[in-house]
Amino acid sequence: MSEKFTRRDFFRTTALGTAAMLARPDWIAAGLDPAQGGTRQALNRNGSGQAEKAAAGLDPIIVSTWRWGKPANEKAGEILLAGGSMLDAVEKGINTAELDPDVMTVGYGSYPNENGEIELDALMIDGPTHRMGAVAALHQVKTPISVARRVMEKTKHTLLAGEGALQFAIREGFPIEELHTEKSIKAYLEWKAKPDRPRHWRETGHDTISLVAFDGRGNFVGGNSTSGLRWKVAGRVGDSPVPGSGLYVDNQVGAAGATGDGDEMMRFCVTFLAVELMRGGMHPQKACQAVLERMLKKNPEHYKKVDANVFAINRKGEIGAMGMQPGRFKYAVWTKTSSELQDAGSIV
Ligand code: SD4
Repeated sequence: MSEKFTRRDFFRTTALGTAAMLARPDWIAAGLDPAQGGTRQALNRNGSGQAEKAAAGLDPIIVSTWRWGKPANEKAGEILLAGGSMLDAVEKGINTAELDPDVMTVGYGSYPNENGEIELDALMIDGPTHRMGAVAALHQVKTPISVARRVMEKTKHTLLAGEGALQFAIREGFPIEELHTEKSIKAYLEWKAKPDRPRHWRETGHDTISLVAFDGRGNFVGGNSTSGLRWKVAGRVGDSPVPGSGLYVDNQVGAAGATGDGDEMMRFCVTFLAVELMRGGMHPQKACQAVLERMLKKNPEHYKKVDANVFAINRKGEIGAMGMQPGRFKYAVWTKTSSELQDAGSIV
């Protein structure tokens, strides 16, 4: 490869490149990468146009949040490539993060609430049918996304919370299990022992998995799973299980997922807003940026310090992602030929 043969040339001239170009946020391909001085003006120039009516013949793409998104995407991708359903792909992909005790903000082994109990939130959205199912403040089940899927498939409800959600899970045959690990108990006891411990979550250590699969033919399925904010007040429910807050899918337009301080983000219905902006023709990258700008506009001094991150994907397979704080938000993108963790640009 000659010195002048850049990564972009490589993508342009290989078969792998065709799929990878689709998967890479195309604002990078278009030279709009904020990390490389990509500009707001450039986004403004490129970000308008009509939302695509139909997506034809693209390869599947899976996008998700944080480093555990990468193995989750890979599991989901494996299921899609084997001919499995999008719902199975999203559920089983997210299960990998839920069942990993080293991921202390999702599922088994998560940080607990201030009483020492692990309370989990999850949401699944099926684009083709626009059905949704969610659980909030669920105890003792390692895989809340699987329970959320059952809510969606077996009931007329959208969201079950607390004791009722647990009873539903038991009736559906989910095993009731201890969610604490030695590590999560140790973290809790250390926090509890600090006389000046932060209350109601005022430190980092909260990160949801939000995962969206796109089949390349216009169908999206999304899922979220999280333990919310560590040391939260018992019963606190964040944005993640709330449709339009932590996740939104509209098959006619695309999908968006969010992660960060849900108490703040849910006041703006950020993923619904991102999807609606895309419906108006906005590029996913510009939509993510506009959502964060909306928060900043309300109260710049306050919101510039808030942890808020959003990703979006449209029916053309174009992807956008942006965080409020510099150097924080990472998201994973999978295609048939690539699986990468990428740094999102930031607005502040
Ligand atoms: C919540 N949004 O419960 C979740 C936590 C999270 O990155 O995503 N943190 O507020």
